[in-house]
Amino acid sequence: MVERQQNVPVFDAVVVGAGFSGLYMLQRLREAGYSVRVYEAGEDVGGTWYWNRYPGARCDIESIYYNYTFSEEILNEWTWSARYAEQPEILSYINYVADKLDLRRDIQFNTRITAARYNEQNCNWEIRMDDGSLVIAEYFITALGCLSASNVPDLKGMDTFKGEMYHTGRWPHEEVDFNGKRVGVIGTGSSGIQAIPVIAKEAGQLTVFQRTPQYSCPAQNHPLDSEVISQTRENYGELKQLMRYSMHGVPSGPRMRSALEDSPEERERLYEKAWQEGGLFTLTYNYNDIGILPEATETAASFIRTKIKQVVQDHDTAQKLMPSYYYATKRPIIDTDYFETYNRDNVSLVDIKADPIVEMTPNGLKTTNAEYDLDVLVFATGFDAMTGPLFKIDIRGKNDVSLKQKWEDGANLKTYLGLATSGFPNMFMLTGPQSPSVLSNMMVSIEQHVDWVADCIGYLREHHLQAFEATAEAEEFWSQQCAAIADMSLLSKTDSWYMGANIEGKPRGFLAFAGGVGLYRLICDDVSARGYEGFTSE
Ligand code: FAD
Ligand code: N01
Repeated sequence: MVERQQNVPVFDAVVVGAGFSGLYMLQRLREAGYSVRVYEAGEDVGGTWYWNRYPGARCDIESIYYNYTFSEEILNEWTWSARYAEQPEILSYINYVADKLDLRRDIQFNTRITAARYNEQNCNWEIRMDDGSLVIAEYFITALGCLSASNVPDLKGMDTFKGEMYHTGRWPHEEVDFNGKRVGVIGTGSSGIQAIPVIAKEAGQLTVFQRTPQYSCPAQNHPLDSEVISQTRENYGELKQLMRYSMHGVPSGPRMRSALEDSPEERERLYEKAWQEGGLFTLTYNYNDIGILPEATETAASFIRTKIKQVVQDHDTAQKLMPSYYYATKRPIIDTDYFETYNRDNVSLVDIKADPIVEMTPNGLKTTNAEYDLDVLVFATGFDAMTGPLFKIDIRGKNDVSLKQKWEDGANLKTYLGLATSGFPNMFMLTGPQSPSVLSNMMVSIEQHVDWVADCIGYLREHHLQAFEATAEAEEFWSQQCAAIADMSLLSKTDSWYMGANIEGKPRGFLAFAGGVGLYRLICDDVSARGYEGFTSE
């Protein structure tokens, strides 16, 4: 236990992370008059958009909805250039918000939080940084991001490789020169699919190492015209309500019709229209049972497979690119010329399920059947999602129980509303496991969580309540609901990072709340309206 030391700074709240979540949390708490300190491992604000600087990185939610909505002034002052903004523009936006609200003065950069321990006697948290220093706060708020712990496979011989290696989620600030080089990319998720077409244009030779083929639809990105921008601004009040009470945090939603109710010709017509229009949910929103019923889901899946066959000229390559998992059970992907890229002479595809990677050598990569000489290897291998960033901190609640210990077995991952977990009083997890987070436009989920937590802290202060904690019964019920809702769809039938399946040894279990952001908001509001039902305090 830490004695009250004279030099240990004490805050009302400590927030870890200076991405979209941490920044808005800081703003809300500061506005309410609390002392707040944000700690950020990176050297500046931005989170995802600070780290993921790989070529082709951009958002998959339309820019006009992928921004803060809490300030009308900010909404009116910022103008997006394209339907899907690129990483540098999103990072500029975050910097603009940080400057406008003067957020940096309460953020300590280049500081990783390594441990946080609840002090039962004082009802506060002792939070330790990577330089060993300590800070105390009544509320410990994690804004760590769902996708901030990079997953780099531990390949045999990796340290012998003489070339350059990069992970998409830890991309250097300097431009990486692919010009004329022999480049390998491992991974064909959203990051790989965005990066591959851009790298291919520069590289001498690009070899893609694919484990699981993916469904992807064209983004049909384009510059935004001023008419769309002014109409959006005029109607933002209404749009915001639609987003908040929707399924995925965008103003539209699935049509109330089964894919099996339409004729094959009608389905084809609608899918083709969606393909031309582009967008993350455009194809799936034609029907309300894609990702739910296998037969309905297959209609969309086979449409995309046909498209891949039509686009990719080489028969063998097209075959390797055919996905077979249930469509829409991973985050859908939208691309710019992804499948077209395989028609380039300098691009080849290796199916590493059929021909697994054996090891890295000083010169490149060796599979069971071949050797690939490489100058650069890009890992587009994703993240230890949701729980990964939490487990990187040694978080200890009551009785010195660690969060990792508590959740060790997948079946024991228990949260209440994805915001709190029993035994860890006064700790809030923004976009935590078992909240809608990654299944949505995350800006909507982030703002909802931040607002809920800020209001909750206001309530606790007003009522002089301490040691605010989820009950074991409430989290048991919530966790069962999360699993049951996922099981009503095909989500839990696919090996995805939503299920923890991408990380060796990670327990399987669906990691989010799949009931939609609108329903989730209503539940959270109901909990607070009932005096924070499901929580206890002293
Ligand atoms: P993050 O942006 O991940 O920020 C978390 C911060 O916490 C990071 O800066 C990290 O350094 C810091 N941190 C973590 N652990 C510690 C620690 N121990 N100590 C100190 N600091 C720590 N979502 C969408 O809805 N639409 C999109 O279009 C979209 N595009 C994406 C594209 C990419 C490439 C990726 C990877 C994700 C994308 N996402 C998208 C999800 C995206 O993560 C969220 O939209 C959003 O940016 C998350 O914000 P955040 O603040 O919650 O987390
Ligand atoms: O990561 P992923 P990501 N050996 O986990 C493969 C958001 N995002 O960074 O499918 C070989 O999806 C892995 O194979 P498999 C978005 O939410 C959004 O691409 O596990 N291969 C897969 O092909 C997204 O869902 C955007 O069999 C290995 C790939 O690497 C999330 O972030 C852009 C491997 C990883 O795909 C994660 O996306 C980028 C190994 N050991 C990210 N380990 C937008 O467009 C993994 N793979 C907005």
